[in-house]
Amino acid sequence: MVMRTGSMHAVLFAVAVVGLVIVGVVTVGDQWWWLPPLASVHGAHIDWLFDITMVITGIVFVVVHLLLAYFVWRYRMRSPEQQAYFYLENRPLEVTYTIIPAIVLTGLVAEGTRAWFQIHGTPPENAMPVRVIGEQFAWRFQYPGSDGELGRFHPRYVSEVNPFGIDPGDPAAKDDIVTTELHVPVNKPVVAYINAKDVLHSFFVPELRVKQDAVPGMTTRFWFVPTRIGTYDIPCTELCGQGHYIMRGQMVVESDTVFEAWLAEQPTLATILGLSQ
Ligand SMILES: [Cu+2]
Repeated sequence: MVMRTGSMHAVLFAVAVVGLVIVGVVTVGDQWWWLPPLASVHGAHIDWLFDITMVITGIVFVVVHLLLAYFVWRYRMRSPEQQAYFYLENRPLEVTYTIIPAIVLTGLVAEGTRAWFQIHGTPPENAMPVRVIGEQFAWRFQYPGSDGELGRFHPRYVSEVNPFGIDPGDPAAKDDIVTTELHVPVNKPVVAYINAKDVLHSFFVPELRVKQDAVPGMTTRFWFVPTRIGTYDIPCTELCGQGHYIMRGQMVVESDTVFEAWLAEQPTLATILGLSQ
């Protein structure tokens, strides 16, 4: 078989592009590609879903493009009189390429739903509650204090002295601890109740593999178990106004004793508002 110079060039070009992509991914890819190191128990399931989706779609991508290239080459026009073969439908082929993706996608969606329910389902009994309040343009946090109960939150209670919007009339609120940094003990379950004071925000800690909208007027919830001591950013991932780009909190995962010592130093709502304890 004799290849014309033009198609030879095209083949060489295709090989060069594929080669460059492979070399690029292998040499520099792992420096910036993919997710930051995992720091939660549930996150492993999410990562597995990412990986399996990547493998399945990657195989399909390569196979489809190889087939496409083969067909373009195999059935190329060889003479001006050549006519393309045309047919309207091919039942077995259409059934096959509908059913196989349907089964694979159903499996992926089922696994994704299972992961979703693990994160958003009922938290364990001993989970530490913490309220996360999003506002333009910061995160605030509320811990339940010694009674283990979070005081009510509503934007109507927001004032200069009570920027947290916690109901001072609620007996459960007095001992509540309010902070501007989220601290959590390592390897302990935490259940986060997410609220918003003004507009939509979104709580995101990439290392936890969790992203949850903060919606005005409703409470959203998820729970997690942090597995790695360290400090993590909490960027807001919902465009929430002019200062959206600077809306970034911090989550500190620390040992039990360090956490307890930190919590003991934080002011209670009663102290801040000058209420009698
Ligand atoms: Cu925001």
